[in-house]
Amino acid sequence: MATREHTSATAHDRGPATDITVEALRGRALELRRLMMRMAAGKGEGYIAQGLGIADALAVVYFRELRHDPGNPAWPDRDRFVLSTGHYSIALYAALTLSEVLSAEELDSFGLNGSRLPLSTFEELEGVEVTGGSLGHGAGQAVGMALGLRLDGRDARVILEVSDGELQEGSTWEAAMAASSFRLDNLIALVDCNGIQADGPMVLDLEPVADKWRSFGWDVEEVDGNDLTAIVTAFDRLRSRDGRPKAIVLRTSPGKGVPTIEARERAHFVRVGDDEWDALKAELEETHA
Ligand SMILES: Cc1ncc(C[n+]2csc(CCOP(=O)(O)OP(=O)(O)O)c2C)c(N)n1
Ligand SMILES: [Mg+2]
Repeated sequence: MATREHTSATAHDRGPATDITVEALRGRALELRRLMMRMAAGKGEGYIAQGLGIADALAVVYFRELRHDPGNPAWPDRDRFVLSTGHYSIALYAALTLSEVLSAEELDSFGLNGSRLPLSTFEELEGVEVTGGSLGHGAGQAVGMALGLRLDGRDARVILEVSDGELQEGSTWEAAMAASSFRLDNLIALVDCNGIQADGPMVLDLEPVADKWRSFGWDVEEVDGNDLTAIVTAFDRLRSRDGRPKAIVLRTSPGKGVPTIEARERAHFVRVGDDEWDALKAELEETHA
């Protein structure tokens, strides 16, 4: 968790902004994708497909759901967004930039030696709640945060992103079991089922994913993770504080919004030539239009 201490009385509440329209969210998701393309361009290879896939969900998280104060990222009463998959960092940096925690200029250093924006997340960076890289740890940390917030009497929520690959790690299910035992209804997990893990499709049979979470005592919705209306509806349905932790199973498409990347068979660590980026950026604009 970020360690900067702030107790500023001027920290303000920036959400949940449930009156934002789906059309406005669509614009935010496009902005997120543009920022990610800017970061990825010219780097040769990277995790752009995951970022494009989760962009719609992150637009909802950052511009509709999260109560935070961009001017004071360590505000103790903030909602926490825990990105368990550190290699999705490109998506988090884009969200932090669009919500004015990071500057757009800094994005150009993404992935370079000495940058504050490495390929996998570090919690030293403002707005980044946990260090990523070693998969299977975000869920446990999110459970600890949600429990800690409740013990501290804070009304904040924890929104956790966890991947389908991480559903093959026992630690994720230990956390899921703990969350329902502790009745953590201030925790909401976004389960990004993008259908890939590293170099190919899922190794183990994970289905039925939603029913597995239900059997662990969670209140669950399952949606097309690139359908903004469906994501918003799921968040609204899961807002009640009824003692159960919440989960939204997101069926996302890696590379969403850029058909050439979507069509790549090996989407996990996509290789893109320097000469391809202009065409890919044009595809993003055409798809959105
Ligand atoms: C504990 C752990 N084991 C293995 C890896 C290597 N690794 C990096 S990304 C990845 C794929 C995991 O699948 P998923 O989280 O679904 O990611 P996606 O392929 O969808 O990006 C793996 C195995 C890791 N980072 N951490
Ligand atoms: Mg995956």
